[in-house]
Amino acid sequence: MVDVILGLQWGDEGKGKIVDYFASQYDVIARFQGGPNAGHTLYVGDKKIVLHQIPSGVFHEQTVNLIGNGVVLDPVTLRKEADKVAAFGIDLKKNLFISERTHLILPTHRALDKAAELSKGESKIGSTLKGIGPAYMDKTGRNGLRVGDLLHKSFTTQYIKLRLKHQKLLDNYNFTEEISEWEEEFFEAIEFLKSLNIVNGEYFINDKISAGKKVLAEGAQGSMLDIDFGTFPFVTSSNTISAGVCNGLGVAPQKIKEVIGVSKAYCTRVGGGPFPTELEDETGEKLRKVGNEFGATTGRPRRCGWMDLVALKYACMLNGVTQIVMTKADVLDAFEELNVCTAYEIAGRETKEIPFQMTHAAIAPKYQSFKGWNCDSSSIKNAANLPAEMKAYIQFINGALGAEVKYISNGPGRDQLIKI
Ligand code: 2SA
Ligand code: MG
Repeated sequence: MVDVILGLQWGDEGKGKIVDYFASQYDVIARFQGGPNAGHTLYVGDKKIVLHQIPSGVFHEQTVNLIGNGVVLDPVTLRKEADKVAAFGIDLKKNLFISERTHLILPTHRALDKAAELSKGESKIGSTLKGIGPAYMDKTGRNGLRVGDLLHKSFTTQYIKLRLKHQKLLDNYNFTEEISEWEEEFFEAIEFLKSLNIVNGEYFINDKISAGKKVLAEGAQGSMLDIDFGTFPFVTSSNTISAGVCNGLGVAPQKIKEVIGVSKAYCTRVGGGPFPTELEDETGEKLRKVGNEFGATTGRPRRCGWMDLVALKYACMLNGVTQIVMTKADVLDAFEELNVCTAYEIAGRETKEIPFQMTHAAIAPKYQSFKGWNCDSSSIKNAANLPAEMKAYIQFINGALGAEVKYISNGPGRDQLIKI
């Protein structure tokens, strides 16, 4: 069977830590979408590590890791990450498998990402500039190169052909930045990539499932960044919801069992786009400071705001969430009063549904207020000791979502996770 861990908001919910926590219960950890735009932060002992391309199970000796066909892979990032984990004694040649159908991010994809963002000016998406959008465009446009192509003698010819196409686009954008250094790195990195385990991912994973192995699919970004259901066009270019597991790994829907949704106890977003509960005041500033809300990939300050139950309920519906992990609850320790958005008011009408286009009309969030718990929750080890105000906060959220918060994360450490 396959369980899924994914983000219910706009990414950065703390999925990396949660995957790392549960990883020891699984035989295979698989990434099914996204690419080096992800920044999954975890701690090995007291050392902080941020993974972008490799699944977060890599530090567990008994698990194997799969980069599925739904991922877009930048060989350069992978190479750098391999060096990073090697310092911890992890050899990717032993525990990483890569689907031959995984699409490659080329240096020109990164250049195109940058050129497209520059051309948009004020209305830019705020992409991570990792080449995600252009690589997925080449996938759906049926031009892209895949990991399996690396093993064929025609790869260089195919590469040159695609590069030429990209160059024309770059010329249209008047993009003149030199990318020959990126290319040099790229060609070095693909030699390394070729030395790893390149497999037929769909047979690999289904054989594991048939053999009774437990698989954990690790989502990247978040449900509100889904290409179909997110706040389009301010989204990423893949299906981040649980449905993405099926086409991103090649597993049938009946194989999916638990869908573990990760949500912060408040909300953040990095990049452009609508964010109804955003706080552009000192409360927002305090959330950013206490929560250390800076992009794990780009270092950009994250926008912060109150919990949005309209968006969260939507995400639970789309994903079929069976349990929720609420992260960063300890960040709210320092707040006297907490607000939770229960509905939106749009053009004088109240709604509990996510509108088609969140930027067409101003959205005024309707809030319910809660008393803060005003104590240090980060050292609490079991649910019985949670402050009454936190219990009330969670109970309200459970009632509104119709899905239950089963775990509370109260700090970055592996041991800071409370089962309810
Ligand atoms: P892209 O690069 O094309 O996928 O960007 C499109 C939008 O998706 C957002 N996005 C993210 N949002 C939150 N976290 C992400 N990962 C990094 C992190 C981000 C960082 O973990 O902190 O370091 O800035 C992530 N990746 C993509 C992005 O902001 C755009 O709004
Ligand atoms: Mg992140």
